[in-house]
Amino acid sequence: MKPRIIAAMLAGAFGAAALLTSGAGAQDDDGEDEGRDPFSGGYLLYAGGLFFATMDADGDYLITETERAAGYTAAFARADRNGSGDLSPLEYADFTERALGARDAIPGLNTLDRDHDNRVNAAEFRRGFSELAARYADAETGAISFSALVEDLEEVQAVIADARRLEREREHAREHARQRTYPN
Ligand SMILES: [Ca+2]
Ligand SMILES: [Ca+2]
Repeated sequence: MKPRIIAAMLAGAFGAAALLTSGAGAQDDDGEDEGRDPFSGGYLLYAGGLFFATMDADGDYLITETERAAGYTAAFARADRNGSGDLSPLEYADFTERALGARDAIPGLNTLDRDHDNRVNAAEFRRGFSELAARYADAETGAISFSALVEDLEEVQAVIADARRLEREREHAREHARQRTYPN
C-alpha cells in the first residue's frame, strides 16, 4: 500500500518540490540557511504509528511480529479496564486517545468490530491491528521500521499545493470553456 502512496505523491510533488527548492536559496557565506528555523518541518505519522512504535521492546527501532503480538496482548489488557474481555466504546475511545493520539483516530471501533456487537474483543483487536501493521511491514522480515511509519511533511505539503494548483487550473479551463459556449 505505502509504496504506491509514495509513488503517487512523488509523481505529483515533483514539479512543486522543485519550485520550493529553487525558491529557498538564501544562504550565507558559511553555507547555512539564514532566518530558517532549523527545527521546522517534520514528518507525518501514518495510522497507528505511535502505537506500533511503543511495541519496540528491545529498542532496535524495528517492530517485529513477535513484539507486535506481545504488544497487542498487553495493550488490550490495559484497555479493558473492567476486565470484561472486550472493549466498550468508551474503553476503546480512551485507548485510542492514549495509544493512537486522538479519540477518533484510525482505526475506529467500527473497523475492528467484525461481529457488530459495538464492542472490540481481543481477537478483533489483534486482527484489526495486524491488518494495519501488514501495510507497513517489510515483506521479507515482517518487521516494521520507523521509516515505514512516516512521510516527509514538506513532500506532503508540496503534493497538496500541487493538487490545489491543478484544481485552480481546471477551474479556469472550465470557466474559459463556459464563456466561449455562452458569451456575455
Ligand atoms: Ca524491536
Ligand atoms: Ca465485537
